[in-house]
Amino acid sequence: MHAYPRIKKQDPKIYKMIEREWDRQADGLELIPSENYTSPAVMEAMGSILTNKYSEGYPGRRYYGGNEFIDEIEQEAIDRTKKIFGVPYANVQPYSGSPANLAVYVATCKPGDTVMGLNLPDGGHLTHGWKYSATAQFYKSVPYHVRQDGRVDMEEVRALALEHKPKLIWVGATAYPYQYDYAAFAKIADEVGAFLAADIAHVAGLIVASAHPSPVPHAHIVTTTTHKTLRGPRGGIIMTTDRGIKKDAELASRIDKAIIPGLQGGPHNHQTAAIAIALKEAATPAFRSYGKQIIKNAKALADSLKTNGMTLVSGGTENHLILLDLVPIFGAGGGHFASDALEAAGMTANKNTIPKDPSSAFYPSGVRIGTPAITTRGMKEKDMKKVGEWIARAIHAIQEYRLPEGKDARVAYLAQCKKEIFRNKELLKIRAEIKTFCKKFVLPHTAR
Ligand code: DSN
Repeated sequence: MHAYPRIKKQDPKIYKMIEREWDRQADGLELIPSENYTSPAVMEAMGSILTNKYSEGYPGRRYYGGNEFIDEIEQEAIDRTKKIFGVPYANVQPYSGSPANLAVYVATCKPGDTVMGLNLPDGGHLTHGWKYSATAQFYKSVPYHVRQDGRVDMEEVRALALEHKPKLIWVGATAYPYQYDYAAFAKIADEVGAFLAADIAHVAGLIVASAHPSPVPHAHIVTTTTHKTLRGPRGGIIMTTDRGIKKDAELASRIDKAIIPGLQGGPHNHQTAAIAIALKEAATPAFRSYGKQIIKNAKALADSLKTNGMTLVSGGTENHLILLDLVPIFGAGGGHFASDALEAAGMTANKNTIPKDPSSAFYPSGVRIGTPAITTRGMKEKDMKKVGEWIARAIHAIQEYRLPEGKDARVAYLAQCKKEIFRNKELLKIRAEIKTFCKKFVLPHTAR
């Protein structure tokens, strides 16, 4: 690693840690569907002098002096968001996706009001009303679910909405291999007078690339993170649509107030500039091809996994991610074994519940994998064939493990399995093959 010479000199301990993480990101296959490699220009903005400035308020109305250039930067980020997503209002200050979503609750509900979102073990997000999230402690959460085939049960959504009359309905997920029926959600939200908020964090880059439908014509509010398929810095955006303004003329201004003074203080100006840069990148023809390639790669990876004996939720994918159903291999609760095996073999993924999981969110029966980061590295369909083979080989190499009953027995068994997995000769062999393979694919920050 040749970057960060000042950290190297001033704080060698932290430098070493960054260096090892640098190598980890370079030498393995990054398969977590919510991660990506951002551009060097975005990283330059994140490390810029903009981090030194306080700017509570909004462009043209700040509580601190010295914000004339920050105002220009934030206004540019707002204008680029409006243009690329086709919305009349945008707030680019949320520190990330969870604060963005919390601001939507603050803007649209009073504590105790009823809200609906996809249940977390069914693929939903914590902030869509999961029982351990503040969003279910401050609001009355009525979760909806997916059917056995993994698709959202729209009949249940409508029945629950008619029964509970929510103020706010979320559409969006973190582990959902299908496209969303935004129009059907809008119809239900209108029927009960609810706000419809679309959380597009996972698919924002696909939407910009016209590789996934946009919720903008249907939802009142759209939230996103900026670091997943959109490939920007870590951050969040809240958009108000024309439909949102039609429903409530004050909606955009209530969202602004929910961010500050409601939830946040000074915006992270370095992050705002980096978001603006990422949005400029996302508006290019190259990014459109990238978004489309993410999906082509996900479909090719799904085919390779099936050819190599893996079972997939929904049998495939319509977007950037794939959910492996591991029940046929390990029985219930095998997600830990598979994610450890993949990590030992140089592939990073995360254990995840599957629809109607026979185990629990702590010991889920699936693994979630995605193609945004490996597509950024330039991998194509033919490479997905190999990636699918490696994933299947790694999982088959440890297929004898079974999750025992009882908490203590599980903790001890999993610790023992982990030790064995990280010494497993087949997994170490795959790791070496992947390291050699990865050398062919440069990272944006090492490209010349
Ligand atoms: N952590 C994100 C994900 O992995 O999907 C959601 O916040």
